[in-house]
Amino acid sequence: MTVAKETLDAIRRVVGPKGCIEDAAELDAYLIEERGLYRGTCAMVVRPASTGETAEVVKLCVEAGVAIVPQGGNTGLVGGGVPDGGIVLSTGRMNRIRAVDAVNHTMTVEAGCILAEIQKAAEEAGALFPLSLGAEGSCQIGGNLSTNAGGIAVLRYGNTRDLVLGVEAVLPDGRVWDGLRGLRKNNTGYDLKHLFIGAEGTLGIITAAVLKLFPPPRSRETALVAAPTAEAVVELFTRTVDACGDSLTAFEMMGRRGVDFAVKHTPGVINPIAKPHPFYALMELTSPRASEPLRDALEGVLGDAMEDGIVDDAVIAVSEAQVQDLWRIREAVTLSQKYEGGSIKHDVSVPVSRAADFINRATALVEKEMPGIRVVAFGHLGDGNIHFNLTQPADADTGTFLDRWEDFNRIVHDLVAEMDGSFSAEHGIGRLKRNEMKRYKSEVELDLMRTVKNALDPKNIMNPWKVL
Ligand code: FAD
Ligand code: 2HG
Ligand code: ZN
Repeated sequence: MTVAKETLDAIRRVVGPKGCIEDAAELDAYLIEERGLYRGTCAMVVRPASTGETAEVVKLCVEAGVAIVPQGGNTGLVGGGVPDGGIVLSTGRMNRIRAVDAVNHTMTVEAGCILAEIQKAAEEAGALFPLSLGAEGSCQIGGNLSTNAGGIAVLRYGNTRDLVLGVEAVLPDGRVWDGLRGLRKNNTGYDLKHLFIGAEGTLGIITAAVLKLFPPPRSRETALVAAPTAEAVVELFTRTVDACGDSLTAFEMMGRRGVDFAVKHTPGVINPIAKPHPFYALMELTSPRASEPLRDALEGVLGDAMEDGIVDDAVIAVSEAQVQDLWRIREAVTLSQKYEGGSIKHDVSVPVSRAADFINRATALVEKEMPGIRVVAFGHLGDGNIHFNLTQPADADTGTFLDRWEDFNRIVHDLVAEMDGSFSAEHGIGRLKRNEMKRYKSEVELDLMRTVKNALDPKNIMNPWKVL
């Protein structure tokens, strides 16, 4: 889609020279995405400095019928921020923390604030903003809300959706909805903020949000545990929840292959458990109380589990540096897969009770389909969320392997559907999973979604052809 010169001129007048990028080399970073699956085009990247400027830009685009693709840190994993003509509206300049209310335990932030900066500001205010994920150094809170991001602390604090009390958004007709309320109770009709959270930019542009804050952890215990089977990892999770309740903040699972990739490709990452084991769990207990006996609780659970053959070996971190070392293994699993060639990703969830069965059955199915395929299964097991990723056989051609993506989707997602799970647990739909929507969502669900989209964006200018 080409954009008329008059429209681009009018946008330039609204945002000024600092607010537009048109140079081809500079545009590039906004046209590609993390996984290298898509490359887009656009007439201009527009970087408004305020909600008011955003609204003016949207009004100009509606009048001219120009598509708008909102973009935050561009770390999304499903191609949702890739444009196909029109403009990219990048939120990076709207990056003020507007207010911290220590008594209300809330913080009001603009969409372009980087997640790590928000975590830091919360810490400086003596509080915790618990959303945490590998991309936190570059993803923005507007993107986190728009993808309803998950990450490593969902078990205790919930998804992004659970961490938001209020939203400000520019609607697809250019009006501003000010829903920036810091209320924990507000039953006054439809809860409109939830329309925008997880909408991946298809219903409007989130420009600010009121976030929940929590007391910071003052005690913490972190352990890396080796287990013989996926069933044992699930059993350990259940026992830990029973014994430790909601002090269990994170429970991540890593299959052996992912840990091996992490160690092989990441300088400084070492597996402190020398002997290889089929599965590992990275678990963390925290408490806002300084002298909580978390170590006793953890040692109790692990000791019993070892006696019962559920745990083969374990390392409990004894310093902050060791805590960071253990978490770097988990982070490196995500980043190291690309060094082993093509990777077909599945971000799925099933009830935790079926997670082990899923891993075993899905592994058997894909290995039968393609001998030599290398399963890299890991993820947020405590949420039933498994990244069931498939690395190409060592000697395969990457392009030929990736051409089989649809076939493996069918195998993995059909099994997920049979197990009452979801084909996108935390990364969203974007472009990558649009076809899966048609296959696995009921016609009633799709019809409701289309009705909402048409009501808010009848001209289909807001991130068109994503999600639906
Ligand atoms: P972008 O990629 O810029 O955009 C994502 C989507 O939201 C697009 O559809 C875009 O159009 C829309 N959007 C962005 N900003 C706005 C806005 N202000 N208003 C309306 N729409 C908007 N995700 C998880 O859930 N859990 C993880 O553990 C996790 N780990 C990751 C680790 C790595 C190393 C990487 C690279 C990614 C990871 N992700 C994870 C995915 C990604 O970081 C999240 O989806 C993140 O929330 C995206 O934020 P962003 O600012 O980069 O959004
Ligand atoms: C993670 O949990 C991310 O590390 C990315 O959600 C998962 O690489 C992936 O598939
Ligand atoms: Zn994840």
